[in-house]
Amino acid sequence: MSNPVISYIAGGSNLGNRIENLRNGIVKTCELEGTTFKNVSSVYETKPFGPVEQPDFLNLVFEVETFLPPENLLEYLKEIELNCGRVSTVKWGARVLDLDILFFGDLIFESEKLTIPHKGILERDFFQIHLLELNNDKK
Ligand code: PH2
Ligand code: MG
Ligand code: MG
Repeated sequence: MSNPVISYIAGGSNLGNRIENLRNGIVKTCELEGTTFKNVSSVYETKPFGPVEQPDFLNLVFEVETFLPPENLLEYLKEIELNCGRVSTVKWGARVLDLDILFFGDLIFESEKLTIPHKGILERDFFQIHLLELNNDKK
């Protein structure tokens, strides 16, 4: 078995019981095979980013250690989003739960389905604040 990797996953919710949706997303992700919880940031309430008018988000970032390959992790995160009640609507639209891989170790990867590091990191200041919080002990 290859070495585990530290991955940072962003959680977002702007429909239903937002904090409960985020909590479910973290719990279910950390129940995945070969995946363990390491840390979680504070939760921030953020104005919707993008062209669609919609309710405010709760956003956070959590850190896991995982043996899963990134494409498998992505597939499982999509399943968790659906199991938590997400229905697909328009791009950028309101959602019960969004789970996005921000970083996966030091991997740089681009495919049709997945871009790592996540493109939104540079556009969304809240992601950077979350990541700083989780790494403020590192030089
Ligand atoms: N996610 C989006 C679109 N807009 N805005 C905020 N504030 N937070 C998000 O997580 C977010 C968004 C699509 O993934
Ligand atoms: Mg997203
Ligand atoms: Mg997403």
